[in-house]
Amino acid sequence: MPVSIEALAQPRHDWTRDEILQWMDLPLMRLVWTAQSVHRLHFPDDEVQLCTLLSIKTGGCSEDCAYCPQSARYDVALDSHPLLDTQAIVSEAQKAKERGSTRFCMGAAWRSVPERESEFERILDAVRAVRSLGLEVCVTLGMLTYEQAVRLKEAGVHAYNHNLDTSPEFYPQIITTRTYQDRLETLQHVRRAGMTVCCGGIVGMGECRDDRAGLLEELTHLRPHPESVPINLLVRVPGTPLENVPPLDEIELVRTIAAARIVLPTSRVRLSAGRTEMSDSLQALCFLAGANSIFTGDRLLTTPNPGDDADAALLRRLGMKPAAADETSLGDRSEVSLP
Ligand code: SAM
Ligand code: DTB
Ligand code: SF4
Repeated sequence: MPVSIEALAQPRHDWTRDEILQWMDLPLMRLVWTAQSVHRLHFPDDEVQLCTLLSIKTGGCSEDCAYCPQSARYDVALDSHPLLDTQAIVSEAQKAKERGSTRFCMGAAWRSVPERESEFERILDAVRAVRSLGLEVCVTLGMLTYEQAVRLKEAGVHAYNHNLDTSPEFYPQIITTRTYQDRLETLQHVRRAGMTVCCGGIVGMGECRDDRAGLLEELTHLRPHPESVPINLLVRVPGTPLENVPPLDEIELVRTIAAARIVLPTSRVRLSAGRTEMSDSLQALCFLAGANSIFTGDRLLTTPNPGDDADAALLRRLGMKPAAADETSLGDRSEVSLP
């Protein structure tokens, strides 16, 4: 596929799965070199966005997502709790800010945003309070209507996370209680309401490379591309149906991130769940392949994350630094400045 790096700078919405597979099938060095070259057209090569997650409502979810410890259908050891009050949320957000996070993402184990006005108002309150700390607010609350999206936007939500998770073909093996189309509709409401879109998926669920390419293909068809693309490595939680899925070859994770960087050139690609299983070297390879965002702190929603000390040491080791808030296109980064 002889193509110039400059030709890859502009987001395209007509990528085919075969084209994406051709990238993923390349010799690894050529794939990663291309991804890093595209990365530098839009982002600095030494910055990582730091985001913090908080589960504001944990467990007891009606859905059957096979990967998820929070589904009420599986027997998972979990500290479930109802919606936290605003003060508890703000106190966690404040700590996240002090630790250098610029983005605070609140997640709730719901099929969809609550219809009950009193509960929805409590969420809007929490959003306003976190926003007033000067943090970028992201929420992930399940499916929503256009009207709910507008109210979240007005309260100060910057990004709404709602993942496609995998390819349309593999999806029914993972979730049966909502459709791929339901997810696309939620994403449309988010976009129409003026929030930015955070949408990605999970690798390592037993899918094949074709499915990973299929997920990326679907993401490229979103107009505009999602501003953030979380790539989660499955956390195999005991008690979930996927607890015994064989681990994904780690080079496959790198290939997926590199292909994501190439076909979603202006999106932040977030190396999301699963980092406790990754060596520093693997994470470095993922950054080289174009990942430029991570979740910090010692917990994701319900599962462990490396923690601030480990991440500070990782960034120091790699000579990387936290990105400032709300960066988007940063112009041409094709020149390397040497000390
Ligand atoms: N309930 C809402 C929903 O599903 O849209 C929001 C929270 S849900 C936990 C957010 C995302 O976390 C899921 O879409 C999935 O991609 C990711 N996730 C959940 N469990 C995971 C696991 N065990 N490993 C990796 N990613 C996971
Ligand atoms: C996303 O794609 N990954 C984050 C965030 N969006 C909400 C969640 C990861 C959850 C991992 C399993 C857990 O901790 O419960
Ligand atoms: Fe519920 Fe979200 Fe978990 Fe699915 S991923 S079971 S919708 S919390």
